[in-house]
Amino acid sequence: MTTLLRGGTIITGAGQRRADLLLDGEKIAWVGRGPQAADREVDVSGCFLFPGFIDAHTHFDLDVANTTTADDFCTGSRAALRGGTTTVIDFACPNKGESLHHGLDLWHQKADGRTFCDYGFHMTIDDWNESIRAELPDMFAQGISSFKMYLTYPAMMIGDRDIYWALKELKRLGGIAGFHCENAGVIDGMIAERKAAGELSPASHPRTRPPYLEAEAVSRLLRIAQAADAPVVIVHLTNREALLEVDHARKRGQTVYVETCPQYLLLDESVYFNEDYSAAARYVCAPPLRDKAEQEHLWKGLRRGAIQTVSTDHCSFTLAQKDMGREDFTKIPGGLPGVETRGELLYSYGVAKRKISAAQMCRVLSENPARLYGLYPRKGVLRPGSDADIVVYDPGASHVIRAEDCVANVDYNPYEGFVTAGGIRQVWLRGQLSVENGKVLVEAPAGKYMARGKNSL
Ligand code: DUC
Ligand code: ZN
Ligand code: ZN
Repeated sequence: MTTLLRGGTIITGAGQRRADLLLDGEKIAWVGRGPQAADREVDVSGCFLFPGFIDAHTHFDLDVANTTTADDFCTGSRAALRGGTTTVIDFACPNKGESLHHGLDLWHQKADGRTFCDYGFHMTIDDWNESIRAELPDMFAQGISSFKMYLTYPAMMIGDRDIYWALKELKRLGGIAGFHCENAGVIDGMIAERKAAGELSPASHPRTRPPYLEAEAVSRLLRIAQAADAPVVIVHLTNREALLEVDHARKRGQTVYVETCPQYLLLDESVYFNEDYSAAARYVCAPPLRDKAEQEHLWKGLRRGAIQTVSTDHCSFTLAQKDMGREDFTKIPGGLPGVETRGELLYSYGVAKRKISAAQMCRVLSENPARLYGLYPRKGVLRPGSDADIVVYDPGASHVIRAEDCVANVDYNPYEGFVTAGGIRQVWLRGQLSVENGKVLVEAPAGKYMARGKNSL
């Protein structure tokens, strides 16, 4: 079965051009202009065609703080697909003391046959010893080329020596690691002080995780990476000082990749100071939302190419789950939903407001994550031979974001009331029309596990 998408404008990481796309089965067969025979034609004139978006930072079906995320692979990936994301890379997370293989099996059990978009896994390293080291080559053989380490969270954090050794080994094997950077010890101390003072509301959340303690952890991590002579990814970077540390490391000659998230580009910490507990608690995530002034630094970082990817850190909890911290802000499960809105938000508040170009949006949502995480050119580009993963974006179809219209398994949306500039008309996953005008057309999960290769960014 061949399909011709006729009349659209194709967006690439380098620019845009008027071109038609011929799909043959799951692949793109031809890109160009002029007559082309096809079994069916779809008129996409006036629309922008992006390569399917890749969300390289999701947490589906994850146990956090005595509860489990509201979205599992089924509901989370359905929401992702509705938002134009045709591939997610989720964080497989073995418990401390368990093998990486155990964690990988567990994540396959959670995801296989239940995922609506294509998917891969990063592997969390929360311990370092000879048996974990010995497991690494087989992780690569199983399509895991990227890893994650935490400089905070007692259940997952790993010490400087172990980061150093893990980075050296990953460098030897050709892998890459992403890091959650916040200073654990000082944050613990600040939390203890707030608790002793009886300041237990969500307003204490941003005050105990200030931006400079993120910058400190970024700086320390980058020095460890320097010692190991290894490339690293800083995930969910939120602020100017942290980005300055990255600039310094790059000037020293280090290879550093940076991810930020829509919540840090578009929301700010004032929401935590709302007297209404529920209105504030729903925004609790780590790192926290920052002062509004940080947003412009992040947009600028995207424009100058200092930030390579925008992923969501989708980690959703219902309002009832967020209620767990009424008596103590540290009991609020941390994380925000985001997979369903990322593409439209980045277009509306980035491209339409001229903060970034459509080509830059293509780079940070599709091309760069595909390259960085070993999916390119199968994913991340519209060219012959690539998977026919396509987002058809209609710049005329503006609407208001409302939780009640969304399909994620969560009863609020952090962007409630945001007005979009245009919207997603269609999402194609490997040649199949999967979403149209906000409706998910596929009934059974058809996502495939993507064994990934090495970084080519
Ligand atoms: N931060 C969150 O808010 N949730 C999930 C994990 C993380 O780092
Ligand atoms: Zn994190
Ligand atoms: Zn995360």
